[in-house]
Amino acid sequence: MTKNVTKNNIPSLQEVYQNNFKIGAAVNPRTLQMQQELLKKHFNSITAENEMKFEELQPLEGKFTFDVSDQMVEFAQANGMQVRGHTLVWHNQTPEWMFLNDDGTTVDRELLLERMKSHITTVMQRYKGKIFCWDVVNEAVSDSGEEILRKSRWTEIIGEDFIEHAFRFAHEADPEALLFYNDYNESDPVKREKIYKLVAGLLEKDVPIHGIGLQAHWNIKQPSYGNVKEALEKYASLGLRIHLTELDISVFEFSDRRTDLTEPTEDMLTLQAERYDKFFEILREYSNVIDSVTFWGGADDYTWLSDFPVRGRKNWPFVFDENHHPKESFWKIVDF
Ligand code: HAH
Repeated sequence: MTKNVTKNNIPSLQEVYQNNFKIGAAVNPRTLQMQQELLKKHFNSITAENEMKFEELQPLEGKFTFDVSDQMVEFAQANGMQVRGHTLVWHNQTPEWMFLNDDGTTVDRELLLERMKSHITTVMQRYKGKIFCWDVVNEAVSDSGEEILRKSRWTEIIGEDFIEHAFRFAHEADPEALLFYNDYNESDPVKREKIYKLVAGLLEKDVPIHGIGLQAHWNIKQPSYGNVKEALEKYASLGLRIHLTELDISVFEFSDRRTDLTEPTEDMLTLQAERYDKFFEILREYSNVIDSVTFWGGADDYTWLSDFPVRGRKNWPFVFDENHHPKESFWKIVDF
């Protein structure tokens, strides 16, 4: 039920959850403008959607561009918000030069490790004390087959130990920062076991890792509540902290490719509200191990899902609508 209330009667999401976990939003320069008031009221954590990725921070070797990321960190500091760093080592959005010698041949292990270390060190030291945690490695686990790690230039050139090197470099660069392994399809039972094995293996080798990031790109049908609970249990059993890092609940099932809708149907919104309701009930139940829940955006006026996986198709995955008004989903998660 959408309540008829004036703006002042809308509770602040971050205040409602202050005894449970931080409430975050991914931002970009446009949403930081458009959603400024919403962000200040409801969120106490931000993540740069793209602006701290490798290709944005070091597009050319040794040429770092920190203007936009600096502005985001300043915005957070001015408004008493924390910043999650995303992300240091990933197979996407990493520039070609990283893997190539001047003559166009592929670099060797030594040079790639050196470049990895240099990137991690420069970025983390710049934001020491300002960015409290980093997604050190993003999406290294394979979605299919028997193998744990996906094939990438990191595994091909360095080998499977690229992950532990990344964490060790990160810990050296900023010993205070909390270091996360972050991935999607994290609640799928098969991928969950792989992520668990990877992280358990790191812990056995005394690799400095402090948490697991569950991206939580969910939809109105999947994952099941049971699978989410089992994933939380399993990851928590490693003794690490848990963050939800990129939460959104698509109104489309993954296999649904329709492109005709200009607004979500009533059924979609009802189902979405029910999903938000139950998921947040579970998150509150596990709030002793969950420190932070970040949405991959602030409100339905902008979401990466309006281009993925179906190009140009609008999606409405958040708890605030295109005009930044609370949706039924919002009222469900503040009412407990
Ligand atoms: C995430 N990948 C990335 O971590 C983030 O940096 C990006 O902005 C958006 C989503 C998610 C993903 C997925 O859900 C399915 C296939 C590939 C990647």
